[in-house]
Amino acid sequence: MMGMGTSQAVAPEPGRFHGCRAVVLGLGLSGRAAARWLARGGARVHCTDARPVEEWPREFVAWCRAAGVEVRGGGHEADRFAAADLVVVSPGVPPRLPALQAAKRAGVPVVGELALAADAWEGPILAVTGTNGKTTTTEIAGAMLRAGGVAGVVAGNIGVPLADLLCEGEGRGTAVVEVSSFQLDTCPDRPVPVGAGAPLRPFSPHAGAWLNLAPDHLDRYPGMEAYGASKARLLRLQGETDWAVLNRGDVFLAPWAGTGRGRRLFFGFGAEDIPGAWADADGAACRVLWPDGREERYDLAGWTLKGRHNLENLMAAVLLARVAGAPPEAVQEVIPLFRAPAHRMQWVGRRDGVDYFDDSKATNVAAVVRALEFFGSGVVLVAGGQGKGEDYRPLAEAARGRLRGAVVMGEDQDALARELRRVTQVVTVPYIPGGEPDDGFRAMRRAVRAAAEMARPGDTVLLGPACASFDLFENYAARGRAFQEAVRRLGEGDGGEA
Ligand code: UMA
Repeated sequence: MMGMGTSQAVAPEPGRFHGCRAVVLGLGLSGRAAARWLARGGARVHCTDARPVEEWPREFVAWCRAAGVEVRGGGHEADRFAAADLVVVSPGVPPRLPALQAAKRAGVPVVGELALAADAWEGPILAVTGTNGKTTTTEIAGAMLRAGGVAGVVAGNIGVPLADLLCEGEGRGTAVVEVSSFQLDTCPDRPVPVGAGAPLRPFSPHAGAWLNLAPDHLDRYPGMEAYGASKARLLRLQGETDWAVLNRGDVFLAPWAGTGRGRRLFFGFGAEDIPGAWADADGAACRVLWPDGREERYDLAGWTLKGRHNLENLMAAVLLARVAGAPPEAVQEVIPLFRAPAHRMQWVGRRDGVDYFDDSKATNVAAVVRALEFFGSGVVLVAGGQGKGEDYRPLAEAARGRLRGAVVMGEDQDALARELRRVTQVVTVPYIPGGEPDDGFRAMRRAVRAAAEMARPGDTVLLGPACASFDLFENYAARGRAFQEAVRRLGEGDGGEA
């Protein structure tokens, strides 16, 4: 649990979900948390996952049996969905799944775990969305609240379902919640009936930061319009007394900046006269201007995170923390102390005069472009993984003149190599679909060695995949760890691994 202080316990009202037949679809982190919360409230819960029950976490299956929760592995029964009062769907489940369609046709409400948990969360919720920078911003805001003695938690897409925290007895503090577009898609904007009990209250964040918008998840959304509309849902869920915190300089986000009813605060660079946070062009200080004309200044000397985008994340976090009650001194105190979360432009070490950076969380083109813009020239890029339907031409454009070379790996390597070859030398690491569990590490080790051979003293080797990690690794963190381990092992013999 990532607590920020003490807060009083919240439990579902006795019988909150009494008589509600609930189906929980997908038993990952969020599905398991939702099932527990529903069962506590007296719902009749049916849990279903595409994976066979033997592959579910054992303690969860044991809990289901003890709590009288039905389990169905290896697929989903459409009839169950159509006969339910409520379906709670996991963010990773494709919306076109036939069982979900059956529920929708039968008029059964389908919500996500966040919508379910937000109904019961009694404290203020600060939501952070955007294509990139969500986790960093969530963590900075959380640190500022903690420094300011504001009781609460950090939760959401960051890896801690809000429903889990409810089950642990949290619920009255301030929640800083990282919110993905997948989660927003399943947050209804009106009360949702849940059988006999009172309808679920819509999720309505007291403050919502929208950091940026760039092509991503285009395997799930038909285009940028649909992806932007999904993010803009955050603003539409807010009321007139809520705060919308928006990136002033983001061209993709701009068309949506006027949506919603919340009070607007912007962030960006220069001496703007608009309420919000404004950093000097050289990033030395930040001025906050409130709608009533009050001003605050923050000294950014000592801020260690790299890149303009991280200054944007910082400004969004400052605004969130301040509207949630963190005093200016606490906000200032955190600025020089905060360190980059793992696998986000994380410096791994120096070998033979070459710096190695792990940016495994850069899972889309825009994130890698931002990193390249920061490093300038002399970069060897290690990229590739599972593609998300993105166009790699903007990456090749940003790479022009900046890259010493590139090493591409994983499922989408051909598409990446095709574009990058137009601007630099490219080495490919062979990829065999459905291989051994160790293939990811082996491929990463080959990639890092090839990058080390290309790099010259003073250069940077950057792991900036522009792709998801699931072709070769369990997740982006496992990929980042493999990169870091491969850097540590540089100079050792190949041990037959490559
Ligand atoms: N499943 C089915 N049927 C299907 C498809 C999937 O049963 O047709 C099952 C899978 O077998 C699996 C479960 O659904 O058991 C997967 O659920 P999930 O992928 O939604 O994973 P969770 O463990 O619940 O994690 C989710 C978020 N995952 C996604 O959004 C894909 C986690 O964000 C988040 O940390 C967690 O909830 C807690 O809130 C991860 C992520 O990758 C980090 N997010 C994306 C991103 O950041 O880009 C949006």
